[in-house]
Amino acid sequence: MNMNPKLRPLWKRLLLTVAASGALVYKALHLPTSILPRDLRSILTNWEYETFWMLIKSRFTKAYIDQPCYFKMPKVIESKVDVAPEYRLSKQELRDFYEQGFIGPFDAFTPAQMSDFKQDLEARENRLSETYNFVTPRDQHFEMPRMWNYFKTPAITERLAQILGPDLLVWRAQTFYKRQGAPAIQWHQASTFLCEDYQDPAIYPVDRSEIFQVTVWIAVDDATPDNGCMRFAPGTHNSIKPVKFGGREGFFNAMYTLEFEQQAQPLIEVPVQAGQFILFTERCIHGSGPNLSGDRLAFNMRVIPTKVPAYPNKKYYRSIYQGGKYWLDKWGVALLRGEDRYQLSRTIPPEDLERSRPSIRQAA
Ligand SMILES: O=C(O)CCC(=O)C(=O)O
Ligand SMILES: [Fe+2]
Repeated sequence: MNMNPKLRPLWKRLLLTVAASGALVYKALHLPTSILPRDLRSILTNWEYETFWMLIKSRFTKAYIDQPCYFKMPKVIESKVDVAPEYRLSKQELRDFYEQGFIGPFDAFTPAQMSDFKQDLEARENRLSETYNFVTPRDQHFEMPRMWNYFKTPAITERLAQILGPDLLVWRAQTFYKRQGAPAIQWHQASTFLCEDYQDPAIYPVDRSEIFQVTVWIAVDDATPDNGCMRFAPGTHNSIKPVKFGGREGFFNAMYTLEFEQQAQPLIEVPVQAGQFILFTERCIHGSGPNLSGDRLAFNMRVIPTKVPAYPNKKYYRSIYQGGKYWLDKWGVALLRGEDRYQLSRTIPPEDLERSRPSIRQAA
């Protein structure tokens, strides 16, 4: 089932509602899925009852933005590793992360380093990705040793480790070439990144009530309220919300409105200076305003503990909201910190990233 996130004509929505009801009954009866085509098998396996039910009861006008999951606040809020004092998160910072869903900004690089790096990013902006064979701002770290080396900066990795544990993988990176006049990035959130093709998650945490993924967002230019710095709805990482298809604002190609009480939340804008970064769980509702002034370039990486598999048994995925079919044969997770004792995902050896020569080692 192809899930274009736009409002369809009524007759199509009714047909889809009947089809989804049939699929829900099939799932509830635990009928065999091995005989079904892959797309349908994925949907029956990965869509929760709640996912089906939201579509059915709204007659395909609403859907959960991602795989539903509910955050459980840890009983004790404490760092998962001991790190050098200069990188230690204070008790209050840790508490803020778990309560709000984001923290920062923190210092990592100088503005001069970033303005020099900006030239490298701009040189790549319209270049064919060797990983995916089309122009995409995703996963440039496979081809830019400098980006990979920036990711490994202790100011970043040591703070991440206190939240996610000592052994960490990068599974995705993205550059945001947000220029003057660029529209807002619509409010959004993600859990297991089922939102990407609405068939399979990208990552498979054992316990979805934990923090199992953190995004590191690094400013290349100063990000200000004027040029569309990031903004967050604190505390909204507690659950995954539904979207209403259609609307005026877009998240890249997808037009939708995320259903949450915008007025009820104290929304927080986070200005970030070039070379600083923010840490957040993608489950926390976030986005950024339109760019009304100069450039606002930034790049991110998405990080998981080694015990979380990424794209197991997946050959390619499609991105509904960004467009494009991403073949995964040259993609892999890369070890950012510690050791990978689990080996659950296709892996790119870090030496290859340092030298920019990706070679793929299949998970055992
Ligand atoms: O750069 C932005 O404005 C949005 C970034 C974002 O949504 C992300 O890094 O997950
Ligand atoms: Fe995001």
